[in-house]
Amino acid sequence: MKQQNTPLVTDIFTADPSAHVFNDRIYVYPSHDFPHNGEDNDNGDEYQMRDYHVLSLDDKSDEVIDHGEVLHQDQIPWVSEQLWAPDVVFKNNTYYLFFPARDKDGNFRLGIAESEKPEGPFSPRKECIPESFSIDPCSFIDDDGEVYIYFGGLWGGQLEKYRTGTFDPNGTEPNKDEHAVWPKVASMKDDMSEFKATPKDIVILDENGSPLLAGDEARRYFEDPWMHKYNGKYYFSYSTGTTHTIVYATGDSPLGPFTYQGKILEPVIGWTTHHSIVEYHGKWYLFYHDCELSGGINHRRTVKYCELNYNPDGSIQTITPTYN
Ligand code: FUB
Repeated sequence: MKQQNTPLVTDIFTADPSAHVFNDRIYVYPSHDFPHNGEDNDNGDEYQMRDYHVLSLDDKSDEVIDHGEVLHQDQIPWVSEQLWAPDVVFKNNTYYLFFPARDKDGNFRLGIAESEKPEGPFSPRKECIPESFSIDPCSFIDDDGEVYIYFGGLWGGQLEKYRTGTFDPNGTEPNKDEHAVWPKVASMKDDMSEFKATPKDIVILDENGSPLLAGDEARRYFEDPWMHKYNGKYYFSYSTGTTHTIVYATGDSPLGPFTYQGKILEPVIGWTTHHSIVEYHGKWYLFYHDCELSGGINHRRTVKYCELNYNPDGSIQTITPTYN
């Protein structure tokens, strides 16, 4: 397997890795960062990604295969720009790629593209998922076959503009002493055509059972949801954005509520941090990105991975990024 904490590939910039095991290989679905010389801003205008590549690896060799471009924004009628963090779920003998992008009005929506193979190429649907909004879709298939989509991101991801339940172009974050903006979850219909119902809030509680506050920037949700199950518990992990940490909360249902537990990954080089967690041949791995290769340029990121370990009580050992 590729050496840990080193770039999976170096000839393109990759970010936002969603890793899954299909057919005994790890498939990684990243964003493909587009290098340019524009400025960074709080709206995320620097993240100008136009297509997706798929990467795969196994533990028989250190080779990482780049399966090439599997979907381009020009193929997707409803998209204007910014193909951000994607994910894939396998259901109905089909690999469904979920992705966010801005529509023709400049608002983020979630789309679906399909393939018979995990490495693509993926054929996009003509329309986005009805009633979808914001960014960072994470797909999770539970043991009973139910598919859940977790999503949402603040600032450029527009999640705070939906606090009232409908889109408010002037919507802002809550006051610091109000509960935080919650990420969303929706079940997909069995044919994966649309949400079964209006997306629900994922509520995250502190150790006293109180909702995390908007001012609690070390622990509140910002973007980058991921769901995995370990020993029957649901682990909801995410990025804290402004404090640049990957943290997690646990619960007894895929719909929450979840109780905050601690840090998974300390800050990396670069503003954003984004992750996924996958089990492969009895070991658990964290996939993440950083900006080491580009010397700290925020929109030129690189996907890496490292092993993730649990304590006997089910807590996750915090990882401090290392550089080779
Ligand atoms: O890649 C663009 C955005 O940066 C993602 O949607 C966020 O999670 C952050 O990684």
